[in-house]
Amino acid sequence: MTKTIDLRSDTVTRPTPEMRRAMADAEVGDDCYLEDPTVNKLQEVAAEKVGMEAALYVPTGTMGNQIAVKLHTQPSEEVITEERGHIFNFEMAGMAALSGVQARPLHTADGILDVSSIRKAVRPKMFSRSRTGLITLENTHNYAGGSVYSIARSREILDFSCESGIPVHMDGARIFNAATALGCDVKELTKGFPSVMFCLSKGLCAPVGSVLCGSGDFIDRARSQRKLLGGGMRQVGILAAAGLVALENMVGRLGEDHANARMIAEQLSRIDGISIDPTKVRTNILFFEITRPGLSAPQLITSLEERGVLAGSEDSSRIRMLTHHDVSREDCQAACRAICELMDGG
Ligand code: TLP
Repeated sequence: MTKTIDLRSDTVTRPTPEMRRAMADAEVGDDCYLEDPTVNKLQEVAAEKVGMEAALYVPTGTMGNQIAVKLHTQPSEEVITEERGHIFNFEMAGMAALSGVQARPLHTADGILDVSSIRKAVRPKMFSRSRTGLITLENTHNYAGGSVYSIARSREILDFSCESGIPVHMDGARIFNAATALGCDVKELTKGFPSVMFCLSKGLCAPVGSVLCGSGDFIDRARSQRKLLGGGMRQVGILAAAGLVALENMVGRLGEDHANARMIAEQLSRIDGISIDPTKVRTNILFFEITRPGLSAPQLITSLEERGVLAGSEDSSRIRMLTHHDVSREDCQAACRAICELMDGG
């Protein structure tokens, strides 16, 4: 049987052998008594890595984001967010359901918000208007093709946050990819944000888990919200152990995923009937457009699946692929060959 090359997401990565060993050997305790030494260690290391006071291990990125929205806002407020953002599109309208707030989605070309459009979207202070309670940004931006906030752009948004008093939460699910793309320490990207969520379970290969980071007081309040959502876990050091390996040993290799994504994009850009700008592929996410009349993205995906290559489609013409630890350069080349053959034969 030929190997399946799964490019649907970096969430499909499996724990590495080193993670499995760390999980088997993990010292554990009841985390609801704050007595799981491995969870405590993970939270300390995570906070240190992003340069923040404290951190909370949460089961999912979604829970981390939703706790942040809840803590930063009051019911009936608005949350400024980018229109393709995860918080707005993939979290079950959680901000409305759980926090009673409404999204104010802004259009951007590349997923990266700017101060002038944020400024225009802030509601005037009038009794009859909803208050703008929060700004969220996504770095890297998943559905804008893994785009990255420059340090300068983040700083401008943070300066506006200080001036306006509106806090900014960062959905940094793939913040280590952003730091890799910019060649900087992740702290430079997280500095000044009152809250940042990042995922251990995507390109970093841990089987489960994300981390919400912020001030000590914010994280104390976040722990209660996690409990409210049913996310108070017990001997969860067995999972946190994999998260520690993720943070210590898996960040340094993310550049390989970025190089593979760029290579795929370059190859695809040469195929007639496919449109993609490889220079826009800066991290491990790429989207391409099927421009051949009579061929849809779901059709190509089905044909690829028959050849053992998995990808995702959002609509009739766009296909999403993510590179990660569990697909090698050869796998990526094989995926390109399969696409090329199908397009040639089509
Ligand atoms: N992203 C998943 C899907 O939910 C779309 C994926 O395959 O890319 N923020 C961002 C930017 C994300 O991409 C994701 C997951 C999350 C938050 C949520 O993380 P989980 O899945 O742990 O709740």
